[in-house]
Amino acid sequence: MSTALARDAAAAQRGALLADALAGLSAPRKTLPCKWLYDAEGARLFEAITRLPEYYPTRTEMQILAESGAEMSRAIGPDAAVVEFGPGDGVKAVQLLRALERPVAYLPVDIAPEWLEAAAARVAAAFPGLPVRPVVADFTRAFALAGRAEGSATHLGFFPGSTIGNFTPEEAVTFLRRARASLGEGALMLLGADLVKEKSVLEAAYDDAAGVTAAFNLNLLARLNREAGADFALDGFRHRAVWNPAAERVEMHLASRRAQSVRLGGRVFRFAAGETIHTENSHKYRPERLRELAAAGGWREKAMWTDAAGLFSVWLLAA
Ligand code: AVI
Repeated sequence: MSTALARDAAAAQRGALLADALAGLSAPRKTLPCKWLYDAEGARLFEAITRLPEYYPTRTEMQILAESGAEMSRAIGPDAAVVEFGPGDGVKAVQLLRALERPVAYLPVDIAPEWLEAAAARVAAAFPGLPVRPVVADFTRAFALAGRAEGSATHLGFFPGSTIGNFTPEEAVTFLRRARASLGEGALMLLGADLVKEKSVLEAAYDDAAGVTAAFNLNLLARLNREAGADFALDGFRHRAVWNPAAERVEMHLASRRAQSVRLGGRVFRFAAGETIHTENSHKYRPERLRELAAAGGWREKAMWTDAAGLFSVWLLAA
């Protein structure tokens, strides 16, 4: 991207951040969209979260992909083009592509071109000769793949990490429906979904002893100070992770340590002591609930794999 274009994109991004923050902090229950957690520092902290002893999802999903890869490959069949939604660093794609029979292409999809580079480079290095075609698109909206990947029998959507859990159930259904339309006739989808389990395990995974998740959450306020000119006192808020049993989700909040005011975009936002900003939901699923969600999105279960402890699930869905 040219410098001028990059500058315009950064300014547009700051404008959208400010607009979302003004709307979220004006709501009766203050909230900020979780997508803003991922600036460069947030991405670095999230990467560190995936290696924490308490954060079981990443290593458990990798273990399922490793242990059940051969079975997944048989169920998927040869010549699949893998379309990964939000590929991160591409490590899971490499694991999947290694298991598949004659994959014909890898298409990582993300809104931020710079995020696609790491995944594309890792996959290209691991599979020289495999066509790697990054797609710059917002996968929470409808988008078009430029025709069927050459020589592919199937478009295989890949959405690991239980990122689907960061959507509301309605958003999850919309995503599944749009993914089905984007992937086309006869598509398959390999989907990672975290499972409901004891509150203590869940809350520890989102409030680790080393404080990395706390730093990840608090970075959102630092980002608002850096990019939107807010004046949050970073020691004035603390990270909280709570299991909401009715909604079956872990919620991340930032709780005000005292009564205080914060300036943002020419406005003043008041916080009572203990009042929170709700920053993220991470829904956990029971298998029957996931099946319902998939069906509402136009998909049916072909197979499901889990680890021995039943912590995490990987689903093969058919359109
Ligand atoms: C990206 N996403 C699936 C993570 C999750 O587990 O919901 C984000 C995260 N938030 C705190 N820890 C990890």
